Amino acid sequence: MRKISDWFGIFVHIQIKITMSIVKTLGQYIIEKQADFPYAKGELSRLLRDIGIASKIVNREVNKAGLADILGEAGEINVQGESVKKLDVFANEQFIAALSVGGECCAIASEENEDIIIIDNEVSKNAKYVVAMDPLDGSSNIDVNVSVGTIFSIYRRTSLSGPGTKEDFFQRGTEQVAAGYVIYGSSCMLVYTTGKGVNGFTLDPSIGEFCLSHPNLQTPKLGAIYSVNQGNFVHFPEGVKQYIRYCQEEDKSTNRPYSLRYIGSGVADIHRNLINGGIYIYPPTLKSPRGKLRLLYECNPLAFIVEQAGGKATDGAKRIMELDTKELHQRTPLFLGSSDMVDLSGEYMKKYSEVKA
Ligand code: FDP
Repeated sequence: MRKISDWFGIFVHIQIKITMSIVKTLGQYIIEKQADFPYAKGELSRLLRDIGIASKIVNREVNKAGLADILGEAGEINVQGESVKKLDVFANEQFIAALSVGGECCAIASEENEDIIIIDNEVSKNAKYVVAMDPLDGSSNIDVNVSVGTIFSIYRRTSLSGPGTKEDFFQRGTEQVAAGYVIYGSSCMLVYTTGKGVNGFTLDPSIGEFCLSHPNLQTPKLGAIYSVNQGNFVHFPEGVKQYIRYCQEEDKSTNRPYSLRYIGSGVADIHRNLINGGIYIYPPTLKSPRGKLRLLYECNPLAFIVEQAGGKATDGAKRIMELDTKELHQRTPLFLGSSDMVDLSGEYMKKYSEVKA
């Protein structure tokens, strides 16, 4: 007859086996996928791992954002005697620190910094990758407890050696080696692509690991959501106005009227539409003829992900990833999401291109 301790041992053994067979961590997945790149030496894998680590730290701080009153407002000294930083500044510092010690990245372009950050230490100065990032996208939403995100884009440098240069970033989106975003939402999720499909990992706080939760993400060809800041309607080009009217019309065969969903936090809006299907539009306006969003570290990485999931991304006419990058903080209009919806919005833009807003 078995003793209780024996049964307990068997139970634990089964539990471990079940856990091991179900959970695949980001680290395990990256190592497994390294074999897809025959000449890779593991640098890209380490870079993605470093981004994963920084995002866990940022997630921890985002979760404490509502405690600002207790811990201190940005710019003040908190009860522990530390100076309190704004979360976007904090996120920027965390990602720069993680990418600087890893030795895989020679330069960073960040939404938070006017110029590039050259990583000139011994381990990094000849590294072969550069990283463009928006460390905390949607940051105007932090104080009201709405999901925010980090967006990143990885390129192979074009300069041959030595410190990274600004020109290393002036590549088309089609040259991206990898791109992804982290959403700090009801759970924290990291979604990335290396050009072989899109995979999503959800942070399991009990083990502190991102676990594969959304393998091979595919976005529907047609959704029933449109996302745009409709408050700016009067400033939109006629093509966008007409497309919005189309979205609002009644037609059972195409499931219209569509629902308007606009959080105003880009990663959150785009993540929802990626999963459920839909279109996200940040159009040119009278005030900002080039739109608001940035090509290098917002539109290109999001376009890469959405295309890899079967969707599309344009500036209303041209494919986002084929636009020339001439400035670090260059802006572009963005029409991104389910392929049928992006195609149709492009047709409206073309049809009404002559009409003055
Ligand atoms: P934010 O300014 O809060 O950082 O890229 C910036 C961004 O947010 C996107 O995340 C968001 O989709 C968009 O701007 C919202 O802009 P509007 O407030 O003009 O709609």
